[in-house]
Amino acid sequence: MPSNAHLPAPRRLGASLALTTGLLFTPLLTAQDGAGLQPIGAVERVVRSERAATLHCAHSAQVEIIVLAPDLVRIRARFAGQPAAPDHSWAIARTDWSVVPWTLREEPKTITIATTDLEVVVQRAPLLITFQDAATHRVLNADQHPMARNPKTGHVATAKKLGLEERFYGLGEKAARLEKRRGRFTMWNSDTPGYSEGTDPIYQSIPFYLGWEDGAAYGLFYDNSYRSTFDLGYTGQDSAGFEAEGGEINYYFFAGPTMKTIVSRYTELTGRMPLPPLWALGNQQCRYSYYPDSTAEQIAALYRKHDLPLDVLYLDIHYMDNFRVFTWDPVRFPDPAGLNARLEAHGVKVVTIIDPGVKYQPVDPASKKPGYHVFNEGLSHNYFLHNKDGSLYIGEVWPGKAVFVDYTREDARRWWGGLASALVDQGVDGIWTDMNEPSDFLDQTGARHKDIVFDDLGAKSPYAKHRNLFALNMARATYEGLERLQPDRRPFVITRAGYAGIQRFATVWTGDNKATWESLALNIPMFTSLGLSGEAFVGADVPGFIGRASPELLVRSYQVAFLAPLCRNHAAIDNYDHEPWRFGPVYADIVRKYLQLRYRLLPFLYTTLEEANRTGVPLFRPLVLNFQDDTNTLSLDDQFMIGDALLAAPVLHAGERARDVYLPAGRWFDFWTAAPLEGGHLLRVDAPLDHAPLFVRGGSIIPSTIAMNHVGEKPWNPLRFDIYPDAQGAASGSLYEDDGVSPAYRTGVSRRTLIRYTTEAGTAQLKLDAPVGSHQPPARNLEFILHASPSTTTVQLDGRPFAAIEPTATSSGWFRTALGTLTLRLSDDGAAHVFQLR
Ligand code: MIG
Repeated sequence: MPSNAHLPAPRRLGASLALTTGLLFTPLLTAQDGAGLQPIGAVERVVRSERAATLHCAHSAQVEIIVLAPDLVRIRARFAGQPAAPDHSWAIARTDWSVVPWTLREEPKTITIATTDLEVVVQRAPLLITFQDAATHRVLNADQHPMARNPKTGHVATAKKLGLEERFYGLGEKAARLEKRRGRFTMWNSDTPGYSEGTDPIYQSIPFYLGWEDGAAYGLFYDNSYRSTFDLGYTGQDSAGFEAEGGEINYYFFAGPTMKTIVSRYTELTGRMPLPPLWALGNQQCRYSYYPDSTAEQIAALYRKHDLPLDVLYLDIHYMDNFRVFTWDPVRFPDPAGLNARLEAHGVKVVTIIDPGVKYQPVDPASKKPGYHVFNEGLSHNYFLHNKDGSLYIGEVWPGKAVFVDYTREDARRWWGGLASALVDQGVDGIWTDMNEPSDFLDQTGARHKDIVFDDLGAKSPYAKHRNLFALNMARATYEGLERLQPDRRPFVITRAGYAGIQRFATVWTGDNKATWESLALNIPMFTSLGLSGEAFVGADVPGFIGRASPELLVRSYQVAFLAPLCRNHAAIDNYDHEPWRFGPVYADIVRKYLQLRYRLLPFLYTTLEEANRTGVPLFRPLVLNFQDDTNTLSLDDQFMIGDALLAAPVLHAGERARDVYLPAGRWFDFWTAAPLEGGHLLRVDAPLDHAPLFVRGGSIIPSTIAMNHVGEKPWNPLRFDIYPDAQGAASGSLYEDDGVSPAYRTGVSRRTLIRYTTEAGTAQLKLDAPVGSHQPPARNLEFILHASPSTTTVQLDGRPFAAIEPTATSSGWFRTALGTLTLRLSDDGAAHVFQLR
């Protein structure tokens, strides 16, 4: 690959065009754009302000290096002739970073900006940026060529050196494997029904990735919503770069070195997932579409009849009157409030779909028909998107001719959010935002839309900037509307498209997947990559939206989905029915086993979800997130973990009845038998159709409870803590609880219980801290189950003898089962306790 590094900075743009053509680095987007790329000029002088070093470069170009935190630095470039744009991003949640100490060192050839964690070394001419670990000076990431821009097209490009052992993760929702080295990915939200591995782009654009080399990771968030491409060693063996068709070079560099701290910082910057209502972790059923209302009720009744848990039923587009958003079909759904109340009485919540396309239906002057109120109101307030010639943009979606709201306008967002009262006032519990790429039957590429202008806080910016942001702002309007309409309830919004930051407003599902084994296998890298990209609440249609599932595929799909944050069965309009009981009791029995296990594990899943809310570290994890020093995990994407404790190795292939499982070094337990296992190698595990291989990491304590048919059907009683000691005989864990519905958790109305188990010379101690927080659970028993304990003969509770009881007894006390586990049972009095086992 030719390098332009030896070239002097061009004097005049006109002259430099001819000079540099053919000498610049290979373009990643298109040949034409690449040919006109101009490198940023050399640094001429540096100005230091409180938080930033501004590099003034040749031809009045400028690069700002902004220190946000010791491990987070932002790079923002403005090229010669590039118009100054307001410093605003729809993705960013946090701008109020406190000033941290940093130094600026100017040397003849370089400028170094250093925090306690990170060094940014800038070579003056040509301008090349290198990020180094402050302690070791080890290079984390370095420019291969100067940043560049094509002054004619506005196309901007960044090229980084690619390490020979560098690996890549993240990039949000991609129909691709977990590890993305040598791949090339485009960000352009697209409606891609029936996508398969390699289809790119699909619905979401999250221009954030993590790099890894020799155990150290860094993160890079390229906050540019224009159509962009990430080429991570696809075009050139020594180059990893990202380019966009417009906008700025504006990226955030995260020093790491752990993936967890990077994801945590990234979600501090772009916002964290708020806790959804607890019922969102319940089992969900969807269909395109259940109607009339009696069908929806019958489906819920069949769930109960088959003793299968169900928390949520979805109403797809046919509940609307002629596909007009925020209306109800008067014939199919004459009494939505009644329907929703009857479902609620059976513990079933209702989520309705909404689409961005607002039916074009003005008042008809001839017939005096009133038109459609949403259209009329939006038109009279000028909330809809227009082309730059001032004409209303009219596309085509389900209702026929349709217009779209400019969600960058605060007044339009408020109006849209308020319209949701047509749903929530009828007892609807959540909103599903579909088709928000935005999809348009007239053109799915965006070419037809290029003249649309968005208000964008008065900047009047082009569609090219806003396509990828559309779903984010629509979800924001919807989420904030629900917050205003129901301030005592946590909003539940689920979206198909998104941009960085979407996690603040919506949960996501992976769109129109297929009922195929390939699609099932993609679930794991897609969920884990979304999690690494800040989106913790994710799931896919079970057992696949398009196509006919076999009973075997249905069962294996649930063996993945029962641990996904979103567990939702769905099927396309022309598809075969595949609710879990449709294939007969043999298969329904297996699905029931896993759905019931999900409900038993709700205390664990919710505790882990709360960690995602608090720290950004996702629930559904690739192994590499927990074991980034173990190179066996770098590309492992047919296994996953829930939190730090549970490892799942589901079967993902037809006919397979056994599989290899990799357990990282250390003590593990088989979840089903509690048999101890040593990690560090591959195990061959039997996996008959009803068996999903599951393992618990030694050192974990997993909270669980009884099975139930919907969240809140019964209290979590008893609350069970399974204790799996590590090789040193120690374990720790926690339980998080709150009311499950209100936003009061944000102000500490919650309850966190910490449990620690230690062993020493044949004696063991179990310490239960006094719970923290003001949430009060109902009366209940706590049961501690020790899988591997000393050969205890006496137990003391807080220094007093604790009674040995029969395994069949229901009182407080301790007993041992034939399997060798030891159970301690105590009624929960909200106090700290210590058990001594001798
Ligand atoms: O193109 O509302 O991904 O879940 O059932 C079809 C009908 C439009 C696409 C969504 C799918 C939903 C369907 N929608």
